[in-house]
Amino acid sequence: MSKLTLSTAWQALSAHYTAIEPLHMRQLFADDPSRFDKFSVKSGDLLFDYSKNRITEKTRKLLVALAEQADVPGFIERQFSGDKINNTEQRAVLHTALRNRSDRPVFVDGIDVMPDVRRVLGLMRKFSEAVRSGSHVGHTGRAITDIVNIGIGGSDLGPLMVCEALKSYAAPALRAHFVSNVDATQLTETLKKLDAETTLFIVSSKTFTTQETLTNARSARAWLVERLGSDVAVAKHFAAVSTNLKATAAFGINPDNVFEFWDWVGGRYSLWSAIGLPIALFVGMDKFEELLAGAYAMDEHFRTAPLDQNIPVLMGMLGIWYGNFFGASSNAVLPYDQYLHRFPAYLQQLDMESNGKGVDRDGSSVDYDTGMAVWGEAGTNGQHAFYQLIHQGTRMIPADFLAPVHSQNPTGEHHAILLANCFAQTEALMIGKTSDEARAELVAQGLPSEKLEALLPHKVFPGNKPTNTLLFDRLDPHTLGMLIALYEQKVFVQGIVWNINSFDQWGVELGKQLASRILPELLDDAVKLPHDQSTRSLIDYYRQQR
Ligand code: G6Q
Repeated sequence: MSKLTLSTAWQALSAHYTAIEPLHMRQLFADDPSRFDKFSVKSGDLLFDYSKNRITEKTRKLLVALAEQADVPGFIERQFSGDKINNTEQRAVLHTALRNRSDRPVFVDGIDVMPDVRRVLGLMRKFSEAVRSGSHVGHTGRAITDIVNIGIGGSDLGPLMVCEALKSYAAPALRAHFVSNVDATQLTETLKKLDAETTLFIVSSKTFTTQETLTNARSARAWLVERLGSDVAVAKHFAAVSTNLKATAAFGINPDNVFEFWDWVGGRYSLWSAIGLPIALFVGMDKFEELLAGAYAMDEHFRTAPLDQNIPVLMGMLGIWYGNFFGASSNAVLPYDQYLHRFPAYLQQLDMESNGKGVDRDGSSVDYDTGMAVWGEAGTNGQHAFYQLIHQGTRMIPADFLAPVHSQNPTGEHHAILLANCFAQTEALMIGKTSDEARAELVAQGLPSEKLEALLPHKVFPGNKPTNTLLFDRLDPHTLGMLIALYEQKVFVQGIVWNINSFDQWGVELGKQLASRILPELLDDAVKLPHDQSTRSLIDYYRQQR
């Protein structure tokens, strides 16, 4: 057994699990009229209600003891102070420096990175204001009306999710598009709607070597040059965001339009850097800085709140409680705000790429489960699709419900109906419906007894399904910044407890290697196929059928 599973705190939780497992939350609520007060936290305009979880005060104490045993507080300081906690890549993890709104210096290898961070923010402001005001014009003198971000993974999902979430704050004269997939359909369908004279491409790639992004960027460049009739046009219509300035220069991007970031920013943590340029262009730099300020507020909460009142710590430890002790293997994220419809997809990468690891920081295999599968959909749509499994399926699926108190589009009773659904779902998941209650309903419907008995088991809801609810005033840039940072730090806490490196992604690197090995075999029939039988046959079939 590993050090972790043998540890005092882990063993205490294992023993405690057997006492908690038979308890129903219905009873826990009935026994304690102050349960909500005990198990909710407010930070800024964010209310975190975790009372509908299968926990008691003792559980929280034991979970906090596990976090302390793993030295979560020490690792929080190591993260913020630029220690190279990404040990397999020997890198600091400092997306928090990008949103540091204080005058605190942040050192990497003895050098304060904050002047550089502020310098690039200044460049982003200048560029985004020039494009938005129409003073940066295209090759033919026309103002920019459409921006197209070309990037994938961390260089796509964050800015895309934020632009969707903050759509209502955007300037109507500027539209944002995102092209990530190397499937030419996405680029083609996007370009169909655009006028080259008024389109600005932003090629976003940390490494500037990613096959999908460079392929899309080359095709976009060809489209532009063909329409505007000159290579010179590229200077006004292409910008780049990267850590690899040599490669952006080699691609021919005007150095004035190149925005830098640094190797201490992980791809999936990079929306706070110049990778956020599409956000700054779309909603304006002031709003982008409000987003940073929201994330900073959450970082400050994370650094300073005691562990038992610390929202990312509590969320992280609850995930461990269900994943490692109850055997849950997935986590649903259910935003009751249409603007957050890409939030689950964004979190999927954040969480699954960070904590999908099978060896610990020292390379030993772990004997406990790590990251869960994350999935979800905007409410209420999910209710008419997959909630059935959460209510009555055999698996435990802890779920997060997120909702704004105020709609940005107040229309009749829509928002009250939306929130009624949100609250009703968490209530039903917790309380369930007993056999007696279901029977009473069927009797009231006048069902004959034979039919009633046959239907009864199907009408019973076990309840006791754990949920968190996050309520916020309205989805503005500050609140969105808080929410994203909250999940980032939750993922961090879990990685520390599991003793894994949440900041590398060798699985992504594998995909990058494998595709480039097979590509020549698809392009040239003469190339031999040194593969397993299935892969060889599939490639052969493609060669014959194409
Ligand atoms: C994120 C991952 C991965 C990465 C993409 C794009 O943490 O590393 O999703 O963002 O593979 O990489 P580039 O930005 O280097 O093109």
